[in-house]
Amino acid sequence: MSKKLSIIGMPMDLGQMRRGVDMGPSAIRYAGINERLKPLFDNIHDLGDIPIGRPEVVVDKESNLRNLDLVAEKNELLAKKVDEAIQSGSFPLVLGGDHSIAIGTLAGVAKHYKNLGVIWYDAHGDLNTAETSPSGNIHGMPLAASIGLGHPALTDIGGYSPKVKPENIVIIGARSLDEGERALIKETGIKVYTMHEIDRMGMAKVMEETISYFKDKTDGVHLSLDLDGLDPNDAPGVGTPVIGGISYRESHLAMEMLEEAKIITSAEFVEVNPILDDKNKTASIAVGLMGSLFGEKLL
Ligand code: B3U
Ligand code: MN
Ligand code: MN
Repeated sequence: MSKKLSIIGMPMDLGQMRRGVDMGPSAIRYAGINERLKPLFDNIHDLGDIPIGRPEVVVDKESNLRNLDLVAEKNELLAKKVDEAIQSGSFPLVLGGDHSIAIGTLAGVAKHYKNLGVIWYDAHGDLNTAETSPSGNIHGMPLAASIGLGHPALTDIGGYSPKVKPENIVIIGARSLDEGERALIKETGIKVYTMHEIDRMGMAKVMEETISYFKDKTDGVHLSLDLDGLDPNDAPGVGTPVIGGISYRESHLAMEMLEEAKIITSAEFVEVNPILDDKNKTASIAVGLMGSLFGEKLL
């Protein structure tokens, strides 16, 4: 079977308050995604960006969610594009945008699997709902929405809910979890490797366990990689940096191990904010990690 990649840009910054993350897809393209991935696929199709425009920022009065209607509307468009890419036999790779775009990506992906696994590589849990969110920012809510929790405008994107079962989720890199998120993790049994486990066990063991956790029970695994999962010294161009993160090297190892295991069936790289970056370093790291994820070798 030929190896095809579809790149979809989602230049949306409506899920949080810092402007600039809408330029993420441009920054990642500028960092050379096409050239870097070209040797690794038979065919790369860059489908361009989902049209977002310059809508006005609005807070939903009833729920206090920032830009609820717009985030929902744009994510429907993304879900459709991702769905079409998979139907055409391509691996969908989505470039964010803030992490609220994962709601659309997963809506497009999950309908193709009975038991989708999700790796959430992030400093945060993104498990808030309108009730637990300290900020009203939807980029802190996509994982909750994907297990069917939160505002129906978010949970029902793509016309179905839930997208993922909690026991099919592994969070890696967490070090900033809100009270409600901690309670939800305990309640649902979502598997979490915080920085404590990464320090203690090492990334190799964390990935070995993650891979064997998914191996038999899932028929596909989506990688949702928030660049703020990495340490801000390595990846400074993100909206909500949290010190003490995953290193650049550990991240490459994680990607290489996922590639070896051949379990990843869709991916997104989110929260690259070139305005806050150091000479496009974070976008370049994103592209490098994609290289490892798709089979680039050092030797
Ligand atoms: N948990 C906080 C902060 C946050 C979540 N995701 C990011 N930041 N990037 C919230 O607002 O939900
Ligand atoms: Mn996130
Ligand atoms: Mn994050």
